[in-house]
Amino acid sequence: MTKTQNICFNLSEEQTRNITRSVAEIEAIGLSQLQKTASIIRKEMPEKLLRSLEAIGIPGSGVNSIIIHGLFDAINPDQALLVHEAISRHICGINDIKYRYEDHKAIYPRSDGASTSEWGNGVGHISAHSDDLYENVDSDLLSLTVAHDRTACPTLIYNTDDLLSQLPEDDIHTLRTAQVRYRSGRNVTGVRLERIRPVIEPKDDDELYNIDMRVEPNYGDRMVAVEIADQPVLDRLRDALSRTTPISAEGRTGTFVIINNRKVLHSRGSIGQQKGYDHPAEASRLLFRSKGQKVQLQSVNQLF
Ligand SMILES: O=C(O)CCC(=O)C(=O)O
Ligand SMILES: [Fe+2]
Repeated sequence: MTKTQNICFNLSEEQTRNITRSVAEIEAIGLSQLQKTASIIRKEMPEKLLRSLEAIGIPGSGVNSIIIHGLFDAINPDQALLVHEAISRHICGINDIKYRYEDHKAIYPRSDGASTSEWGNGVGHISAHSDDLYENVDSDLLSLTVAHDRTACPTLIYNTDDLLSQLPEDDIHTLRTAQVRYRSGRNVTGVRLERIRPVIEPKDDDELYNIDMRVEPNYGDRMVAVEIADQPVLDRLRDALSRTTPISAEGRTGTFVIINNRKVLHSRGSIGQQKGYDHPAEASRLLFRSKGQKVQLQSVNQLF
């Protein structure tokens, strides 16, 4: 089996400066600007890091997460979004999905999220989870780019293998076979979506995990065993999580994080304030997000 990798890389001050300067000259966000921005980033990135960014999300690649600090500095939200879209789409190959019932792009404490937890636009904590487990389409990858963060609230990353290795073989068997109901929450407006599937699912020669530990005040557990007899295993999974040390992605302007959404979990502490904002640019913390399937062209034959 491939060894799993969690990568953290700091670009040099010179690389940060070069990307920032070149991107500042690009004005609008359009398809050709995205391509151009991606080639600016490629030029500054070490070859090995580029290969890992291209590999994450390909079954069997073993790359679980990548954190890059210093992708840019001191640029405005529009330019941060340009860099985010360029690296997410054109380097990592995320086919970002926009659902009509979810405002997923900008994550910041919103006025309607004051005193709300378990929601990207709330001020409270978010428990460990993978995104979109209730959707029909699986999100292979999730990327986040920090435009600015005055709250110093990191995104936390947990290797699911570290949780599962704490459970006995019987529990693992249950996680492979028992049906679990995954439900949408506060992030989805106007509809309640759900999907039933086991926690551990085979894919190609690999296994992917469906874990969502969020418990929302008005929605309840986002993940519930269909048969009540199977629920204690999910409780033991939660206990294992409390004994697992996460990787901390300390977000500052220009931090980029990409994770294999169904190999690792992500969470966040409370952002430590009560107030929300009406506009992303004014908010104390602003991240851009992409999530969706990995675009892979294995051979030219797939074009025809
Ligand atoms: O705000 C964060 O750090 C993470 C939010 C989150 O759960 C997500 O983007 O899916
Ligand atoms: Fe999330």
